[in-house]
Amino acid sequence: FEYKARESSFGRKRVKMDIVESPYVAAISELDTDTVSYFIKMKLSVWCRQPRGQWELGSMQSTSGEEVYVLLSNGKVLNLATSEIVPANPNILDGVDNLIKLAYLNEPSVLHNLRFRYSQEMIYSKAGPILIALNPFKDLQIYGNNYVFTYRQQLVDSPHVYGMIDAAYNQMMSDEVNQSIVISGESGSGKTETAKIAIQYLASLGSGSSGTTNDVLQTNCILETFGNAKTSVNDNSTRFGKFMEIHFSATGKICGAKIQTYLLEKSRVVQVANGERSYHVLYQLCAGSSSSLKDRLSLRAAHEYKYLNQSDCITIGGIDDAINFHQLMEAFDAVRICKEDQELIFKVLAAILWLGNISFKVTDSENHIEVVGDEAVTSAALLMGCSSQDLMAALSTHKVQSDKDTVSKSLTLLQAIETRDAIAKFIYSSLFEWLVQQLNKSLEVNEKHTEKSISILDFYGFQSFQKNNFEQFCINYANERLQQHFNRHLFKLEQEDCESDGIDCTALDFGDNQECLDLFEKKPLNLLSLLDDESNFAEASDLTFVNRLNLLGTNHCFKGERGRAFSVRHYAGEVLYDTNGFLVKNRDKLSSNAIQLLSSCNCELLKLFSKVINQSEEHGNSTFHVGALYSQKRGVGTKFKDQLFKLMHQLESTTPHFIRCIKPNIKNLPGIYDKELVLQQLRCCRVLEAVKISKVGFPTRVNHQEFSRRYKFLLSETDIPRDPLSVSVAVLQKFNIPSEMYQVGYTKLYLRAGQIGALEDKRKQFLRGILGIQKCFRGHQA
Ligand code: AD9
Repeated sequence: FEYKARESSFGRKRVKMDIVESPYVAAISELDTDTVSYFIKMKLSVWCRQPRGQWELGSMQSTSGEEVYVLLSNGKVLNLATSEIVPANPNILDGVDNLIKLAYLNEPSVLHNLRFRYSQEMIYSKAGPILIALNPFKDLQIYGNNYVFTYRQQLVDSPHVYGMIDAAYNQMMSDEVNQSIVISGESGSGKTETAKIAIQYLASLGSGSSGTTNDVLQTNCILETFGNAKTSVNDNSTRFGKFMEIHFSATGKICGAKIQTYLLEKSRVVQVANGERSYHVLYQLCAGSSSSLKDRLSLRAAHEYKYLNQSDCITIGGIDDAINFHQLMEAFDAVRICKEDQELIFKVLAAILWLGNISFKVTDSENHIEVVGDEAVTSAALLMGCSSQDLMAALSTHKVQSDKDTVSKSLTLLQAIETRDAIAKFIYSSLFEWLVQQLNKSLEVNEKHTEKSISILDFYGFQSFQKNNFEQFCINYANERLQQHFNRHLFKLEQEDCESDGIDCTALDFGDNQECLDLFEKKPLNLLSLLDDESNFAEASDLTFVNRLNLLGTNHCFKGERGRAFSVRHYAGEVLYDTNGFLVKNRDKLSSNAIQLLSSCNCELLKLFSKVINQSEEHGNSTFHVGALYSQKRGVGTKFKDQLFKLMHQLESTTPHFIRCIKPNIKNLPGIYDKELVLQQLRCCRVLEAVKISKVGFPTRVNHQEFSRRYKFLLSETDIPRDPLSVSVAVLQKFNIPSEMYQVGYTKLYLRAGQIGALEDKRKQFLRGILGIQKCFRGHQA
């Protein structure tokens, strides 16, 4: 395999984030003077920090006190403080497949190593237990059946998604513990592609029940069509979080799946930034439906719909929406969504498009409006199954409850537009949720057959833009939770495990983010509870919400800002949130008129969607009168928190595997490696810290019974001690494993990276020796 051959041939507007420098940049000044002299004598390379944080390779010529003269590779000689210099690794280590193999672990060395590998088209690397995946932005031909076979047979061990999934699968089968693959990274870094590659690998293992396996793949296609869109950074950006549990039978075949989705970006249905698109399905429907379907839906071309033409971007280069629409219909058929339901789905989508074309005429000086009764109204009403009059009334008036009566009042232009858009967003998000339910029914796990599962989480990465809204607030909160999960597994558990086993594990800095999580969750007052409190007051505003944040008390992660803003110090940097729209988005309310309209519609799906909202409204009256309290309701933020808790609970019951996707350039082009961009992402996901921990820590842990069972036979009969702990020690001593390479705990043996491999080699050699003797013996007998 080419990949293997290469492997073995050598050993939105981005803002700068305020991240504390990794503690693992061991500067030369921290090394002893002997090492510095050695570096000078041997002309060993060092990395020199340049202005604007760049690093240049050079070699130290001489020192004087805290300063050093360095000859750069371009011939320049610089006089630098020793604190600006870190050791470089010898060339022999260029491109090591696991960062823990680097002799010097510092940011420039890690960046150099990943760059070296990327230039050789080796996009995958390990960072201790984490798989780093650099987006190649081109088809590398490193996937498919041949590669699946190679990884399945463990013929190669170069880092690859296949390798990680294979390990997870084997662990699931042998340990009978559910596994999870947590994929993170920023938009366009390759999370969704990585998740697909993982699912394809699992699908190829589970080819026994090809029906279900195919359903899983087709489900992905449907979800992408409804939940992905072109953004300024990614032509196929996933606009929701996805957790897919894939279930396996006792024989290891896929026997069902379950999908959970999070935070679909609803606003995209009605508002699309220049150069971006709304959800793929809306364009596909216009481009690919047959003429009879077009007639039934009174459908026009995409550019005739305001929701689609507002961004001046209707098509995506290299993508044929019509072809994709046919694939969507095939996928619907495959997962047994019947033709009647398909027609209903298309009808609802067309209704959304026509809703967007409904316009208003201002009738007085106070900006009150009436609806323009044109083709958009008649088409939308027809598709929704209501009368044009009812639709117009719902879009132009609202009910206000005075002391005794309910009075209808005209809406202003802004209110009417908000009502129309709220209906469109509600219908689309309800359709998405309903569709996920249908897909789950089709993938339903047969409880009798399911044994274990592998879950794949593909979630929005940490976001920090120039302007951060409610969406970033929720996404970054979720990332704090996921980061804590990561910390717990890699750092905390590591430390706790060592301590409880009597092992001296150098105090590990695992970057605890509990204080930031407290800001969002700690009772009685936190960001989410205060947001809900304010959302329940009809007269509250984003400003009153911000003013109440002073009730939070001291939390070092929170900073009040001027106006309607506040800052949160997240694990990945400080983010300034603009609360404009926080309350409206958190309430996510539909007017009572709109709810009534939807319940009166003939369209079965709309009726169903309104039932769901009616059920949740039953707890309180949805109309409100000025000065009154809204019914005490949980807002979007709190509901999302509950969803996250459930997700974390599910993840906690699995053995996690982490994949960190990295975007090497913002141009989405192959071959370009922007060091600063890569570094920012590595810092965000704390890759260096994880490597450091694996390097100083003891990544391999085996309990004494197991260790003894596996290696005892290597000792001569007379030397075998009685208890497993002593056997462990005897084996290690027999094979001269240096004492700094292991620690002996009460229950387990702790080995540094690479030691178990060395022992396995010895075991194999020993076994080969025994086999040789046996053959020889048999030969003699014959
Ligand atoms: V977003 O958060 O959904 O906006 P992702 O999911 O991180 O984002 P995605 O997987 O969609 O990124 O990848 C972006 C693009 O990079 C893809 O459309 C591919 O063109 C490209 N990509 C990503 N991974 C690979 C890969 N392993 N091989 C080839 C890739 N191309």
